[in-house]
Amino acid sequence: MDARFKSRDIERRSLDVDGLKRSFLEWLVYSVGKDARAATRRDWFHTVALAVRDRVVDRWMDTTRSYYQEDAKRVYYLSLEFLIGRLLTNSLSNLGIVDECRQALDRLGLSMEDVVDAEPDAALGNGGLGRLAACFLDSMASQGLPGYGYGIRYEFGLFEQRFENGWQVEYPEQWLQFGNPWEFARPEVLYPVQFYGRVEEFRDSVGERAYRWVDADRVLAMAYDTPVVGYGGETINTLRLWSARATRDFNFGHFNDGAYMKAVEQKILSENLSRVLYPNDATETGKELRLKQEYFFTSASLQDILRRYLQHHTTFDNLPNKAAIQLNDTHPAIGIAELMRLLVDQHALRWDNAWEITRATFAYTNHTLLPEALEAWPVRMIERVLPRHMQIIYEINAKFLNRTKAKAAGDNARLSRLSLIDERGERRVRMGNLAFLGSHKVNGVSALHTDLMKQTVFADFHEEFPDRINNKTNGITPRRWLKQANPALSELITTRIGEGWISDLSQIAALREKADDVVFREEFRRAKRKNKKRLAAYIARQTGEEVLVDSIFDVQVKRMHEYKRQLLNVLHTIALYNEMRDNPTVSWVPVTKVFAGKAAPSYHMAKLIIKLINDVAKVVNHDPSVHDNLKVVLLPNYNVTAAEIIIPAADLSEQISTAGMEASGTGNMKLALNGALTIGTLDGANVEIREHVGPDNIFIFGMTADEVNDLRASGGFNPREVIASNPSLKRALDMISTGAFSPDDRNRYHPIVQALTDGGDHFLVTADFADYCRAQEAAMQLYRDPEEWTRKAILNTASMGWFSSDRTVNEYAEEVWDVHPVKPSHDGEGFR
Ligand code: 9GP
Repeated sequence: MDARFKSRDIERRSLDVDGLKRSFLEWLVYSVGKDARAATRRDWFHTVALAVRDRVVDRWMDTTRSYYQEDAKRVYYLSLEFLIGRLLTNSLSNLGIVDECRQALDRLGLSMEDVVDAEPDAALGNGGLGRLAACFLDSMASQGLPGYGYGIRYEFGLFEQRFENGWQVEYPEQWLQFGNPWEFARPEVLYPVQFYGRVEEFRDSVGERAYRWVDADRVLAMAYDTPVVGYGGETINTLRLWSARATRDFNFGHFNDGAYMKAVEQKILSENLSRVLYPNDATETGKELRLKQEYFFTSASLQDILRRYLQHHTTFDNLPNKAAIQLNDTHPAIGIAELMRLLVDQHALRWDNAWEITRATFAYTNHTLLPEALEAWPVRMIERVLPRHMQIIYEINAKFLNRTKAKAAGDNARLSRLSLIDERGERRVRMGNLAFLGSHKVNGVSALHTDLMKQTVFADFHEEFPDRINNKTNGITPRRWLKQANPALSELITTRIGEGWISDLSQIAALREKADDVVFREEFRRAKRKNKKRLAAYIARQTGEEVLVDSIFDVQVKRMHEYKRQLLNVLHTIALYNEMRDNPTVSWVPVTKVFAGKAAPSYHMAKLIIKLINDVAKVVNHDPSVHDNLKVVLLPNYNVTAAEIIIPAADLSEQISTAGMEASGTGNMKLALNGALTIGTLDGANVEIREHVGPDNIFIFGMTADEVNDLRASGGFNPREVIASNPSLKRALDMISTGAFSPDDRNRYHPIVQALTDGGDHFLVTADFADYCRAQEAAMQLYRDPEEWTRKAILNTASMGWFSSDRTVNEYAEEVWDVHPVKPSHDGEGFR
């Protein structure tokens, strides 16, 4: 081998400061094509990312080869969303070379922060569901589990949010504009995906009735692979994202006719499939393009999974022993019909055999019970877009309904609830029912949510299949959400209990006893204060507002949604503002209300709430009579990168959804891990957080899910009465409705006031207001005692070990997937 290449090869792997520095300079010139004097921050980011990527490639190939050689059972996580955020710090941190990289950059006269900040935030998801998928990728790789993520390589991620005159305005998020140094394009990994056309019936070689899908439009799915670096760099897994490409053949016909523009238009249209992420969180709009996206990535992923399986096997009998496919919500649920189609139509399996294999291979996670979020595609649309799948769904349904107990009992109402087809109004395919029926395990994402699944949406299915529903409470990766995002706290923790907590978060319980150590408390506070200063500077940069570092940082960061009840927080803010104005001589605990979150572009109420927060901020922040004791900020463009700055700085974590409506929440876990005290309802995983941190270390308020249910069922709730009996609530609402915050348009907030009064207050904001204020008051009183507050904050951090996504993923691995860690051998020459 040429000596020059050999030395370059060694260079590629070196992890010391000199080696890194040399490869940065080499990459800058030979791959980015820039001279050090002319290089911009972005050029340096690309340089460093490429050099770091070099250092994972060998291990990535080793990992893949080990899986292949052992024919290990793999888990395939199918998700329409992966909210991965930035990858540079994540990769450096998991490889253990953050300091080396910093020093190497330092020697080149560069700041690590500048380079890190030049990376766009990969926002290929809306919120909790997408971020959970990203945490799971980290956890699977960190535990050596053979796990693959499959999704879509959206050209435009979740929109960029800006405020114009206080209103949310959406801008395209062009994260790929300057290229993506982490991904490997795989132009040779291409699968055809079909749409439209018709189904032809014929007789197969043994005279059986068979079907083929003909005259369809074709699009190609092309793979892009991103290495997923596990903690310690031992295992490097793969995130494979599909991008739509026009097929070449379908251009030629048009060329022959001379219709060049038509051909180009067609090409653009078919490539639109992977153009943009749908920005709706939890609710779906029933758009055909969305259905096509779901089928596009699911079909390509299944073809890829079967191809990999067939490298070792000649029949499909072993598929469930070699592949576990997890459906992240119903978005990829069409995969059940697709696998049936591939097995029956393309590989000539008998129906019953194919069904058994399909059910044993798939598992489904439900992430919401909100009725508007349960996908139900019009039968007419599926018939047109995926005609063969519609037939398969009918067949699955018919066979199932024929066998059910309900049939025997003649219970038609129950039969129609169990049916895959909703016959009320326009006929629709219930994707949740399809996912349930086609999976061997179905899980919810917190204990409460799983119970509610059994009692409500899936009650009939649960009766039919009592062993199928199980709970897997969500988790978060401690690598990103403590080690990386909060160096101040994580270094402190490591000095006291060692670094075992990074890969085994249960070890963080050792901090419990430190809660009574005065010196440790002081250091814990110092770390928090450092993070608060960082956030205060960020707030000043983003909003121009100066906030008091020693005020309570009261944080509500999440999507804007009525059920998450940002409005409850706003009403409390106004009530507190009034109290402060009425009692100027009282020594108030200063409060900074920090909000951040995007609203779906078509969700008018959520956008109006954003405008209200900004309007309230304008009045409160400029009123000298509150003496800076109250500030309100709404930070624009909440994303993973912003979360990494906000969460470590929070004192109080707002988890105030109407009980029964938040499936789990994961922000609640991130905030508590970083030492924020939760103020929250007994909803989603808050219930389990309370069990772990103890009821004395959390501020619980409001109705329980059962009480909410009973109140709604009784129909006896009258918000007007509640408002009339609570003067501070009445005053706050009156101010909103008379235009105290919108003098330029006094009726602006009429829809909000209407929803909370005559509209019946569906989310029970007014019902929980008084108890919420009581809990807020308790939090403020506690904050006056920094030692006690810190003690509780430490207990929160120390009690979050169970909420690691490592624990969650292990539970899935053992109880749902039956996959086991594989130790890659790193001694090979490299597998290509
Ligand atoms: O709303 C849930 C959220 O509570 C949960 O933490 C997250 C991850 O399981 O999923 C969210 N659901 C969706 O985004 C849509 O179903």
